[in-house]
Amino acid sequence: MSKLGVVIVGTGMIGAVHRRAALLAGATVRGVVGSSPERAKEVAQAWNVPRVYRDVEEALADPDVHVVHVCTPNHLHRPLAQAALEAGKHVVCEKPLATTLDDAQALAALAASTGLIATVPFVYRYHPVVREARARIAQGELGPLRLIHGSYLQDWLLDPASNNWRVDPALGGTSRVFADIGSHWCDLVEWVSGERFVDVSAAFETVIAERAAATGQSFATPAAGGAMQAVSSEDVAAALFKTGNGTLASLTVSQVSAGRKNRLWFEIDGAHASVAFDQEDCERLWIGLPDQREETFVRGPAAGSAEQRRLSVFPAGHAQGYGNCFEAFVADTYRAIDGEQPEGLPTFADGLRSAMIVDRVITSARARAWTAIG
Ligand code: 4PW
Repeated sequence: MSKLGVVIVGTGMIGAVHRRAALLAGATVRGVVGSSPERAKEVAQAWNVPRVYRDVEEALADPDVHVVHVCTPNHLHRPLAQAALEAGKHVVCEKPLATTLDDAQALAALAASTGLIATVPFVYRYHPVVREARARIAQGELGPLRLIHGSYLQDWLLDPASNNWRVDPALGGTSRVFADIGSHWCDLVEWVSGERFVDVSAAFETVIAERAAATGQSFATPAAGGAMQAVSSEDVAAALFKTGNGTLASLTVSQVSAGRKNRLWFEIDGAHASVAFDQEDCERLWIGLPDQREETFVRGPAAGSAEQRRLSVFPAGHAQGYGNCFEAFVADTYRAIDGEQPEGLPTFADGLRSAMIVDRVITSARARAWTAIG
């Protein structure tokens, strides 16, 4: 593969994750674009990146930039990803792909028409044991599915003194917790189970009515005693889905559950066996069997499905986690740019699917009614 040049647009926590993954995948990080030239300069120094672009236009005009990583607040995803594709650049755009279904449709259509590689980091697909679960379900080991259930819980917004751009619908979009993390769970569970959600009944609650005024910085905690602002985006959500096969799926999401840091959990129950996955204990897949039997599949390069083994970069017992998922996702994106077709690479089509589900979840929560998902 010839060396790819990339630009990271966005200087927050996730921009740093993209930069590290890009380097490990063999790309050259040519420069960075920040919310201000000062911020970009500070981060470029910290990341040891040679160039600070004045703005995205300047980065897109650089012929040595082949891939644009969009790591900004959500409301900027549409204009930035569109500009990059129109400039002939491949794109990795953070999720949610866009803050409205219309924008996600436009981006997915544009990406398809250009033939450029355009991906969305639904990175939990890259846990090796998640691939193992998918392979076992695809081989029929679980039998017909009977029930899907799970949750995605965090606590970083439990304190009313905590705020973030995600809380503001103008920057993050109408839905917060569902679009931010419920979207991961839905992508993962549809992909692993091979089933598609066709109907939803959802409910949202804003349990912290006021938060300290945001500073605009990702994961910032404003000083106690400062100004407060009203919150309209949801802190918690519950959704009941029905799949095209008639399987029920239930999901609980929260960013205010004390002690839960990034606890994405699902269980898929079939007629012959069940599987369960916990992102915070991600080296193991629980396999439930009838008659008081159970098994644990442990991640490692020596056993299991081909994809599980491909993604197991360390021997068993040498823990892999979130960072490795991100690295594998970015490496697969670059392989796709090089003409390969990596299994399970989440593209703008998957970003659009997610935007469709989020849109219908919002509609259902507002109408307090079952809503069809297209
Ligand atoms: O995409 C998600 C983020 O928006 C992540 O996977 C975890 O939750 C980390 O930050 C948020």
